[in-house]
Amino acid sequence: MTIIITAFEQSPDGGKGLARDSRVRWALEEVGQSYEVRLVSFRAMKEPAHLSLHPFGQIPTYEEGDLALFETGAIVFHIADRHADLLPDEPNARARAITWMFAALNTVEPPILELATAKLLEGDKPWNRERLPLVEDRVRNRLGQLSARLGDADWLDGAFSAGDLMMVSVLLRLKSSGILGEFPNLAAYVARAEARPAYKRAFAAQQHVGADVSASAASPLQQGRGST
Ligand code: GTB
Repeated sequence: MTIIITAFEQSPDGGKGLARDSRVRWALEEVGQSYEVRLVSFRAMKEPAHLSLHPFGQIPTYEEGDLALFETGAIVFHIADRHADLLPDEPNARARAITWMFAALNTVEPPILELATAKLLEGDKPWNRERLPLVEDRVRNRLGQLSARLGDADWLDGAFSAGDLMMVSVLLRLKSSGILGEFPNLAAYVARAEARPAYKRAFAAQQHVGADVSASAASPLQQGRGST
């Protein structure tokens, strides 16, 4: 059955792989599942056809026959649940890997998103200079905890899992900030994941789209609308 996902027609990151379709592409590449991509414009995302797939008018979405999903976490979990390789078979190990998926999205990503918002959308506010160090310290605090748990292990809990895929995807958003480099074991963890052939294929596929549009005009996100 053909799997179709949606992605930005013009990604505001110009192909850096930070939009969330990259997480879905990576999961599909890890399990060896082919897929097609439907590119959507910012305007089309808010029109009825796309809203019937995604109630919040965002990307990514996932279609597989009669099944239509939104929310990256749910999509990656679905892919991992239906294929071997991204979640362990042993029930307790599987539950722990799923826990790391939730931890990435619910505990580690929020301060990182706050930082992205502060930088991308609030840079011109008079209070931004004072607030930014506070937001950065919240990220540092969370990364310190994650770094302590990872220690010198390759992955968060045994073999690479959907938990690592999600955690690395979240940490990748910090690459340009310099904060990740303050935690050498986390920087090495991200680099290990980026070296995976599946990640490279997913990155190249989204970059191909980004390359065509990186010189385009400011997107609604860059103008302060929509979600980062
Ligand atoms: N909780 C949802 C999920 O995880 O699927 C959030 C989905 C989401 O935020 N989608 C964003 C979107 O569609 C794109 S990925 N935004 C348009 C809108 O809300 O109108 C977020 C994103 C956007 C841009 C960058 N970037 O430029 O670096 C990175 C990530």
